Amino acid sequence: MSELSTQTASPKAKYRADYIKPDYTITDIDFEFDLYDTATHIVAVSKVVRQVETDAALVLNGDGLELVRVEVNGTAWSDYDVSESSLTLRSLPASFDLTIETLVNPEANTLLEGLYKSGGGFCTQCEAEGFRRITFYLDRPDVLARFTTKVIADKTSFPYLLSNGNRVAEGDLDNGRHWVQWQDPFPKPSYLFALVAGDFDVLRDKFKTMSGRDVELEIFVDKGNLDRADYAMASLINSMKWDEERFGLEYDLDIYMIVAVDFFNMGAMENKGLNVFNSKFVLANSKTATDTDYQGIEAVIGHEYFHNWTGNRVTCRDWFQLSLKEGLTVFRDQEFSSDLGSRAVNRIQNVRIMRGPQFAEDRGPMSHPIRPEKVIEMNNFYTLTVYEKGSEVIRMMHTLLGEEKFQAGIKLYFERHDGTAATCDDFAQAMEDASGVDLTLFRRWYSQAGTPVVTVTTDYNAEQKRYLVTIEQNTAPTAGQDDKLPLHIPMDIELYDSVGHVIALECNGEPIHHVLNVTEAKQVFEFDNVNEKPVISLFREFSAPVVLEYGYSDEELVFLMVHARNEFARWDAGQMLLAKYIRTNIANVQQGKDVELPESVIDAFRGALLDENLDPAFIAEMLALPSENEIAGWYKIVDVDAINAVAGKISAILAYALEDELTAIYRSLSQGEYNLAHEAMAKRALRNRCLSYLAHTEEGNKLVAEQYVSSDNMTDTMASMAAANNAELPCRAEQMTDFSDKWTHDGLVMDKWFMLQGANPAADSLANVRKTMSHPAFDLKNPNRTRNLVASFCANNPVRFHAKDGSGYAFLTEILTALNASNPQVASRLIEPFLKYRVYDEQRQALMRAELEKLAKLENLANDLFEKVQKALDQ
Ligand code: B3K
Ligand code: ZN
Repeated sequence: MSELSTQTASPKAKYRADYIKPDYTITDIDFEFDLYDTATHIVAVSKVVRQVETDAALVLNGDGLELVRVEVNGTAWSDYDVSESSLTLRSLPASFDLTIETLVNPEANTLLEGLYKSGGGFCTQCEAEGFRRITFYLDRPDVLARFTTKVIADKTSFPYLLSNGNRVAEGDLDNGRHWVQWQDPFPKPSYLFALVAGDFDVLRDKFKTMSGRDVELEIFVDKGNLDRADYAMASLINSMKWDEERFGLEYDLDIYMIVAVDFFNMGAMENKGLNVFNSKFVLANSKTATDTDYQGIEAVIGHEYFHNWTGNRVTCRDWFQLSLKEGLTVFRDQEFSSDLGSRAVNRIQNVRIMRGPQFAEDRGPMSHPIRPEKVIEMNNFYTLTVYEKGSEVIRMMHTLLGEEKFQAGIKLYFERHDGTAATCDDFAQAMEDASGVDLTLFRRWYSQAGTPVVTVTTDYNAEQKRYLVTIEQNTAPTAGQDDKLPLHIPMDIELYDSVGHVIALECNGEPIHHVLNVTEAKQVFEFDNVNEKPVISLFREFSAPVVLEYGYSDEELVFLMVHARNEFARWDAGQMLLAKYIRTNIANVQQGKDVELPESVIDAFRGALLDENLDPAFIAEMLALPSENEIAGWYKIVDVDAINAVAGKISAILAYALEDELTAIYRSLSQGEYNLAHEAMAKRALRNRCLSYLAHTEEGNKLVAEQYVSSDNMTDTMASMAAANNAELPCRAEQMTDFSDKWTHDGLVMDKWFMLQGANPAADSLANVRKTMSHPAFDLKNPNRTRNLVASFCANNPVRFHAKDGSGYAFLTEILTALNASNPQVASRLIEPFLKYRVYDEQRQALMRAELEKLAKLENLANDLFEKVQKALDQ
């Protein structure tokens, strides 16, 4: 049995256009797992039904499995072929019971797909194609079966035996082992199967659904972690309530279980009734988790819960439709967080992800539409495009339809597709049919990749009191998709007069809705009765995932920072103002000049800082500069050193100019007892933003050091450490030692420390990162540890990663080579910085290309890396 599917020929791509229904389906599966660390026997008895007239071979997927026996209707079957990736059975009746016994080695499973060991327990991860590492099966989402699962294991080591659905029977065996049988009444695709066995502490609660049914809620955590599960439970209850109130959707089983595990490739998994979570998104208390961690827990608990309807009850016909469940579920979790917390702050944070990493994905060699056309390794398509841009596409539908019609569309979607596997087109059709809004053109968002650039020009005619807004849209060619068409872009605008009053939109006496339907390559909108030259607010709420080009003056941006009616637009104006001066200063630095900010710009940010009517969390966002990666995205050729210098100096200029105000606010926001109310989190956010600026001033080291010593919660501790790290303060060394002494035993907390080591701007940072890899809490096999140290260095420390001597690149290749063998899914995330090599200077391009060529030659290069390396080299 080999651990990795060995690569003999180049892996074959699959195309969306090639979808065909399966010849057979499976209606029921009866599973038995006899769990042992290195040799687990799995017996699957499936009811198989042929769906085509003629006799056809049944081709089941498999991966890394040892086949023990095959029976058809209880009799040994010999008419089959087995290969590394399939089991093909022939001469079959039209319907029959198929028994397959396989043998797997969970302990040797470092891929963390299929059945594996995490810490002391067993767990599974099946999406997208991990089920085939458990048994030979029709491992595709359009085969929906009812599952019964019997789990057998040693009773002392694994007192809890869990699977999907309801617990229907249990018993003890003579040899110290015991068993539990589970039954899931809802037919589901194999990717939603889950099994967990282990010894846990359990946090229990109950939820009464809107129709009055009682649901048992159980959160399983490693022993000793019970005091870190409360927030996850509260978030689960809030999610269940919110989905009933906002979407009218009720939970359907009698029990909902969440298990937190330490070894997990991503955030969490929505398996029916039995979510498996990365412990990062469950475990939190004030001593171990930051406010950002708490927000992440709320969002991910919500996300997985919301999948029960959008993903599980209605699933995807094929994996090309992934955005059907992911885009929609991200939209739902964003709305959940916005309804419970600050809508503006949530929107800003989501837009930052779009403008930074998602736009970058659109520009790179892996660029794809939210519904991809061609896939080699499905795990490579759990992307920001499918998830975040997918959610923006749903949000645009929401903007075009309004909440009421959108909800009517959702209702119709469930009426039509509940219990089935559907497509993105099915969703758009339900939205269209329920609302009467024509989405014909809008559907292009599903098939066209890339970020549209929308160029706006305006013209005011004082005599005619007429204001003309001319809009041109253009999407540049992307990898493998040269020809682009105009998209249906909802453009939300507002016009203001000189004192900040909203000007009603009208033309020829008819009112015009504030969301303009931009559908052509070039379009002119006319507004009458405009008594003075207005200031226009464009793409309010980021109403479409586009790049806006409009020649705002500084005065207009400062005006919008103060007068725009919605907070997002005010923030956006501030970002545009900063962007102007970041660009100018980068050009200046490249010519050997100093970094400067005009007094008027500083004053605009002073105004925001001192505005007592604003939510402190929002002010903290107003004062945040775009990330160096986002800035890099504005350039065809990226100058990492100039970007870093300008970002650092602008922070320092603002810090010195606003030092008195920042200090006063920092002091005034000191808090009493720590709590998680929005107001308290908001104050911490602003206070810590002030500290990050003050770190650049004379007093910086003293303030930062004091905060570390006096802090009684992880939010303030981390803020102090991050400030010390970024500003390279003398107190950093002592803090880092103290923190590591205190937390070495706790990998999850140490991840914060690893992240800081990776992001350390010091000149010797790579040497430090290498040294850190031998820290007792580090483990390259644990995806959380690896991501925090390695991705933080390679993706978020551009100056050090892109060191001219290529040392950063060589380091990444070493890591990727090791992970290609043990966990290619994690490797495939880490390789991202190499894919963008085209936007660096020639010397760096050549160095990165050489690393990619080395990787291409690796023996047994996994599909995950093969697909990306190939595309990167082809660009
Ligand atoms: N559906 C899972 C992601 C599975 C990723 C597989 N590589 C979690 C989520 O999106 O909710
Ligand atoms: Zn999801």
